[in-house]
Formats: sequence, C-alpha cells, structure tokens
Amino acid sequence: MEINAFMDDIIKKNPGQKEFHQAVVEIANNVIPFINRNPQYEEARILERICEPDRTIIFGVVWEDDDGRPQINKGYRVQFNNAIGPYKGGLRFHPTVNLSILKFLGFEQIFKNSLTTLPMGGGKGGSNFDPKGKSDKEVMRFCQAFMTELSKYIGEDIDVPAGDIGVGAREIGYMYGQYRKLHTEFTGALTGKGLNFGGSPLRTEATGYGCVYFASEMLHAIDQSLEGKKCVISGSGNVSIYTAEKLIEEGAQVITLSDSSGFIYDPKGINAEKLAYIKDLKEVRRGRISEYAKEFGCEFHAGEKPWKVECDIAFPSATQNEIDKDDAASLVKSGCKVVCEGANMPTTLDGIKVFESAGLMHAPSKAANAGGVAVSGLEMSQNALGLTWSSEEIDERLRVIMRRIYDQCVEYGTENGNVDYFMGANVAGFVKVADVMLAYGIS
Ligand code: NDP
Ligand code: 2IT
Repeated sequence: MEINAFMDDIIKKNPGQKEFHQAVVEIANNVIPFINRNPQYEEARILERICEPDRTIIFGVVWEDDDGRPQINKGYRVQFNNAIGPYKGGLRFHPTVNLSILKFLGFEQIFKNSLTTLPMGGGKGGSNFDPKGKSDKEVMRFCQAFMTELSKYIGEDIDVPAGDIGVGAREIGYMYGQYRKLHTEFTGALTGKGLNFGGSPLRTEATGYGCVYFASEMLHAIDQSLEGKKCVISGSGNVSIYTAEKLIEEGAQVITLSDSSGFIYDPKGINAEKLAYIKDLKEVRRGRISEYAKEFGCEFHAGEKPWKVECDIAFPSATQNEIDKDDAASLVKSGCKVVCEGANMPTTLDGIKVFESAGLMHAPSKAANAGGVAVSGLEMSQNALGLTWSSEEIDERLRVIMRRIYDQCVEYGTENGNVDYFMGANVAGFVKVADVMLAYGIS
C-alpha cells in the first residue's frame, strides 16, 4: 500500500473534511508500513473499511429560547465502527462542530477504545449548539430536543454516548432524563450519568487522572517521577481540572490553565484550595479563567496560549490543533521534555514533527486520554450488572488500564530501543479491530 495514493482516495471521498483527513493521515503513516509487512490486512482492505463510518446520522434540532423564539441547530451522530463492541464516544456541543470534526473524533475513538482493552466500538456526535450565554432552561430544552431525535439510534447495546466539550453532568442529566422518558426504560444508554442514576464513581475525574497516570508511566521509564515537575495545562474544563487535581496530589507544580479568552500564569503553583475556587468558577458559576488572576493576583495573558511558559511537562487539554509548529517550537525552547495529550488531536502534524526531531516524549491523545472512555466502559459494566463499584476499585482498574495502554504503546512502538508512542498506539489500536474484522469476513 502506498500512503499518497491512499490519502488521495480518502480526500476524494471526503472532500473538505480537513480534520478528518488529518486524523486519518496520522494513523496511516504508522499503520500502512505495518500493513505492508502483514498483507492479510491489505487483501481484506481493512484500513479502507475502517475509514468509512458505518452510519452517519444528521438531524435538525428545533428548540424554544427564553423569549419564546424557535431556534434551529444541527445534530449529528457518527456511528463509525462496532467491530469490537457497541458504538461508544462522546457528544460535543460547540459552535464549531461540523461533520469533519465529528468524523475525526469518531475515527480516533475506534483506536482509543480498542486500546482500553474493553469491548467498545467507536462513535461520536454532537451539535453546533453553543451552551455559552444560554440559561439553564434553554440548555435543558435544547438537550431534550436533541435527545428526542438521537434516542431513536442509541441504546445500551447499540450506541452509548457520553460527554465531551460543552457536555458535562448537567447536559447528560437532561439528556438521560429525556431518553428514559421516551423509551420507558432505565438502562445504561448514556455514560457520565449522575451517581444516583447509574453513574460511575470517578467518571468525572477519569480522563484527567488517567492522563496523569500515563505521564507517570512515561516518567517511570526514565527513572523519574512527577514530584516537583513544572506542568503547563491548557483549558480549564473537565479534563484540565482533574489533570491539575491529580498532578497536585502527586506533588507536581501546576502553573497554567486557560480558556478560549487566554491563560493564567501562577508561578507559585495552583494548590488544592485554588483548585476548589476553579471548580466553583467553571463547574458552578460558568465564569472565565481571567477571574482567577484577579482573585489570586497572578498574570492573565489575554488571547494567548500557555506554550511559551518554562515547564517540564505540557498537558494540552482544551481542543484540537491547539499546538501548531510554532507552539511546538516554543515548548521545546521553554524546556518542555514531555507532552501528554489530554485533548483529542491537540497537536498539528507539523507540531508532531517538531517534537519528534527534538526527541520529546510525546503521548498521543488516543492513549493518554483514554481513561475517560475506559471508566465509561466500567460504567456500562456496572449498569449491566446493576451494581456500583467503589471509587477505590474504579481507581485501581483505571490505573491498570492506563498501564496496559502504556505497555501496548511500548510493545508496538519500540524501534532501536526508542519508544514512538504514536506508532505504538496507532498500530496496537488497529491490530485488535483489524483482526476482529478479518474474523467477520467481508461484511
Ligand atoms: P470542557 O467543555 O469541559 O472544557 C473545554 C475547555 O477547553 C474550556 O476551558 C474551553 O474554553 C476550552 N476550549 C474549547 N474549545 C476551545 C477553542 N476552540 N479554543 C480555545 N479553548 C477552547 O471539555 P472537556 O474538558 O471535556 O474536553 C477538552 C478536550 O478533551 C477535548 O479535546 C475533548 O475532546 C477531550 N476529551 C474529553 C474527555 C472527557 O471525558 N470529557 C475524554 C477524552 C478527551 P471556553 O470555556 O472558553 O470555551
Ligand atoms: O474523547 C473521548 O474519549 C470522550 N469524550 C469520552 C467518551 C466516552 O464515551 O466516555
């Protein structure tokens, strides 16, 4: 197989979907050489088949705003691949959402979910609805209208959505309430539910905690630990907050957080008390990160990203392509030695090359942020069993899963004694799904 011809075909079949093309090329760069050594995958055209979603559902969502005016949004669910389990992946509510972004996310999810070792296929969905500036009642009406349509296509053994950008506990609550009403049943058709209606302990924390566990594994391999390491984090949402929480617990120094308006730089480090302020600011009051700078008297850099700040480790945890070539060069210059991706595909292809040539340890999102969907998988198991495991039990399972993901990266990504975490994650994620697709024959 030849990469350029393969990508030409992808671009022709999916015109204009640049984020999707980017996600595919990143995988193809690693997987095609592997396929060329293992021709059974080429004969069955497995990679081409994985790149075509099983089903793409697009629908209109009409809801009423507080002034009684009808509002119209687009809703999507991309059911990408269910070879190894029900479609599984989050819902994103953000004004930038389009089919390209959801296809990149759904595609990544296939490989990520495979790496978790749990039986979950890949999917993703969402809407161009912007929750910012909407009242609680407006968010509720939107979520109900969105679920009225989506509910026709999901179910505990079919497709199990969860949260992503703009979708947290509040939105999942409204959507699950509507699902349960429409279906007259109480099953695990969504994850990230509240603890009193089938949610799993630690699902809220899981993506951030898992990301830190993955960083620990990488440091352990070079006889280092997180203790005393200067960490820069972007974003201040679900993933960023719980990455910060675990880093603080591990004795690292968290010095930045951001949102779409800019970043705060707190050289003294964010401690548990300051983090409690951030949780209230972001999870309850839904305010801006600049308020932190006013409260604690530190710098706020409007309109900027934190990549020029001197650090040991970076956790990009806001959104896709937030580290381009220049940002990557800034991070290298600022002393960064490890990049652990909390957000999905936060580094551009040029940015990845900069890290590669500087010899940084760089963990791809599909490995490093898989803790969230892994605990979603555990939530599905608990729902099926009708019981709830303890936080300690979930935390131990999460640690084991992140270690296994790390081990798979090392197994499939080691060349000449060096670990290429991208190669490891991409090939390991592919092999499991590909072998199952071979077992099914041409179907
Ligand atoms: P949240 O909505 O909780 O937080 C998102 C954060 O990122 C906010 O601080 C937001 O700032 C910032 N942000 C979002 N879009 C942009 C943008 N275009 N430019 C600058 N800043 C932006 O989302 P999550 O924390 O859940 O998700 C963050 C990332 O992690 C995403 O890439 C998501 O796909 C990924 N992820 C999430 C998982 C989960 O379990 N939630 C699991 C695995 C990955 P503002 O409020 O100003 O918009
Ligand atoms: O990108 C992701 O892995 C998520 N947003 C979590 C998906 C899930 O089903 O928990």
